[in-house]
Amino acid sequence: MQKICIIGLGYIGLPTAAVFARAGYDVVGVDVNEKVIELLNKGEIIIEENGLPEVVKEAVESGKLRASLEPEAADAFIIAVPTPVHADHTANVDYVVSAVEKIVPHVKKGDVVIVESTIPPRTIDDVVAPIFKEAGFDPEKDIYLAHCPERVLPGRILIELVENARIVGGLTPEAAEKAADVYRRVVTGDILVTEAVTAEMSKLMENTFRDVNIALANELAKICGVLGVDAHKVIELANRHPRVNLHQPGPGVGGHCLAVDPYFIVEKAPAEAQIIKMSRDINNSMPDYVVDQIVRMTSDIERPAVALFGLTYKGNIDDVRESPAIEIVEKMIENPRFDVRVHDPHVRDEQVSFPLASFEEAVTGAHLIVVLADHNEFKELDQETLAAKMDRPVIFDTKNCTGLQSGSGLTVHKIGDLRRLS
Ligand code: SAJ
Repeated sequence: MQKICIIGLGYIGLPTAAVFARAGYDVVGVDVNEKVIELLNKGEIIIEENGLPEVVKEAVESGKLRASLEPEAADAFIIAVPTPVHADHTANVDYVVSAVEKIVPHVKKGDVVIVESTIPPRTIDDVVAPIFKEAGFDPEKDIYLAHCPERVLPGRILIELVENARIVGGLTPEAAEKAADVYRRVVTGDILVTEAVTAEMSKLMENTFRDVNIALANELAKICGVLGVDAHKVIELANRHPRVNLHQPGPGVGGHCLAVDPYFIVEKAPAEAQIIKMSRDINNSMPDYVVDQIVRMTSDIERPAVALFGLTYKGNIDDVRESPAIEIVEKMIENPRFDVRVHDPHVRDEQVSFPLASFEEAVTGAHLIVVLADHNEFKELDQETLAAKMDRPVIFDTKNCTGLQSGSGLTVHKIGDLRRLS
């Protein structure tokens, strides 16, 4: 086992390619984007991820990693392309299908084929294996076909790629073993061998677990809003129980994983997946809930100046995909009553369709600051500066991250503590 061909050089495929090359494999990375290929062959990348530029540069310079528009013969193939959702939330596996079709002419008997992309349950059995069958292979005997879901957290990808336990689900037990061997040279975490469908379902349940728990926290925040209780205090106290781990409420759930993957389960078992579906609905309702509270907080002002702080789906990253903050900004801009200012030190103008403001522009004369992402910059907001620059110093902290407290001329509302609002 020497050469690996990785299809898809995005947030997962590129770090995977670099880490496998560093471990000694000959890696060829394949992508449809010519710019990505051209840059990678010069040792450069367009993705922002801690430590990745250095590892990629070294791998390319050592000759172990190179990029190409077309797949080529290898001992193992890893597919790491996106699986977006259709408008009705059903999975779109078109990129996986086309990646498989692209490698088929280069696959020979005895090769390992691994899908890392997140896929609905039974996709390896019902979608991928039949493509090989059609091409004349016996997918259970001629090749080793497996699903090995990625589980890395953006920002910690290089660490988690190596240290996290990996689930490897094979179409056959032999396929699982052969695929596990591919990872053993790179991964220091446990390698957990199982069937393909079990691996598919495990990956989806990891993200669903988190989504459902966040929905519970968001529901708690809403209940506390009605009852006049501080949900943050409730969470802090309840979590002192050794078997309780309530998650954090917020402006909604974003990103391309938690906000998407649970639908892959709902799609396959809609009558049974009730909590999962309801959790998606609750989390999707949070942007409207936030806007409703903003309306309440500014109801006495004719044209309130509202500064929206943070656009990314979570703190200290530059990713705005599926971000609830974007939805909140759009809803606010639609309402002509508001003078909306949007500020995010991690986001560039070309990423969004509305103008961005500097901190100074956003805050000066504002009647309300709404914190929508837990960037470090917002954890250091200074009470006196805000009180001096704002027309009415009120903060709505939807991430409970600023550490600011009401007092000294400042009013602070939190997503789970709206007691000062009634
Ligand atoms: N969030 C809350 N409350 C919380 C925790 C998170 O509102 O208590 C929100 C965040 O603000 C964000 C969203 O949830 O909008 C998702 O953020 P995240 O940090 O939970 O996860 P992702 O989407 O960046 O990455 C997840 C990870 N999965 C799990 O932690 C189970 C990661 O390990 C997966 O590899 C990744 O999905 C993926 O690619 O599937």
